[in-house]
Amino acid sequence: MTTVSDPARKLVKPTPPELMEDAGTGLDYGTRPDRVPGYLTPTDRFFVRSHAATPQIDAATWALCIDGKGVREPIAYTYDELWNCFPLTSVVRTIECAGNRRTLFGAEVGKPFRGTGWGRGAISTAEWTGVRLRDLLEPAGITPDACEVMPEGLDEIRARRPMPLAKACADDTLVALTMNGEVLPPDHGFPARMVVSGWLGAASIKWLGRIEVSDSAIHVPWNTDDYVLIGPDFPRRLPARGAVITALTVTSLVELPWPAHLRPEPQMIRGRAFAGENLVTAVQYRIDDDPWQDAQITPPIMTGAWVRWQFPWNPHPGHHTLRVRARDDQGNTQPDSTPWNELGYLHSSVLAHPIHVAHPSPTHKPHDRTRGTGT
Ligand SMILES: Nc1nc2c(c(=O)[nH]1)N[C@H]1C(S)=C(S)[C@@H](COP(=O)(O)O)O[C@H]1N2
Ligand SMILES: [Mo]
Repeated sequence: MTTVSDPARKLVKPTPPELMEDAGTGLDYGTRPDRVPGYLTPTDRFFVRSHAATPQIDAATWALCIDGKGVREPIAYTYDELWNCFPLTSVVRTIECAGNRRTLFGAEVGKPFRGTGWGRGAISTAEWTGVRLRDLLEPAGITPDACEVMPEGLDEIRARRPMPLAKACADDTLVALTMNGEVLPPDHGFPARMVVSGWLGAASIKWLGRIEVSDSAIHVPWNTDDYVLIGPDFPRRLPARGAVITALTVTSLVELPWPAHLRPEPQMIRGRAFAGENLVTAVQYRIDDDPWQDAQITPPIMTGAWVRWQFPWNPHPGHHTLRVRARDDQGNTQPDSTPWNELGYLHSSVLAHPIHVAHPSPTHKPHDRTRGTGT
């Protein structure tokens, strides 16, 4: 069969259903939790969240401009200069969309939310290599009044989202040029993207074109109308419609499809836990109404990136419910329910993962399970 490339397609990389979950917008695809065999998410299945089509950018004519009232002298860097004139830093960081699990949030509150219909897949982890943002700001001369830094994308919507100067100058705030050892792919921000550790994915602006340093607070749609928590539990800070989302909350996922189908035999159950800027310190699991037990967390364990966890289980045939809750070093534990907010962000409730365990069949071949080995 020959594949005809669809001119109306908005992304460059293939997004086959064996690897990715279609979130229904033509722009947004989640990583299938059962298709990440290693610690990192392979680039071919790293989730994509884009508000407009992937722009095709020519690195030879591209430049990254730094300007605004918070710098003495505007400055522009070419792609070659980023590669050749600055120290490169590598970090492993998880990117999670603030809207991850929105459909599960809707099921919890009994009413669907508007917005991209994410399942559990808007979270992925990669190794990123690039230049520290502070190394790029410094030659422009940061003034004593500088307070916010706003990266801006070259996509149709000119995506932009400010952060405080301190976050912009953190050791692990990067202008990334590579992802998992290769030059950034178009859908993930070529030629350069932000990686803002532990924060909502929307801060990690792709297809960078400009970085504004300001001497006063910046208000743009992504910190006033979107990516804010609107609801009775959240203080509103004008001109924002709600509480502005910055760092992400503690969460976890099981590396099984939803619902999962298992055999009645001893096996390891695995998953990931992530706590934004905090460190995951414990993961517990509960099967049906049994007591909570500790899962084993396996290294690497660091802030800004997920950890893997696992436990052995020899399940009996029938229907089971698996619950998992992660805790972080600030004493936060995943709650039983998440406070409602209009746009359905930051769902971190303990999930009741449905698991069906088959009755033993004399004909089944053992070890023919394919989960985790997806190609
Ligand atoms: N320029 C630009 N940057 C962007 C976006 C976008 O639409 N345009 N989406 C943001 C959002 S909401 C998320 S969650 C992350 C997703 O990054 P990924 O597509 O590499 O997974 O990119 C962020 N950066
Ligand atoms: Mo996002």
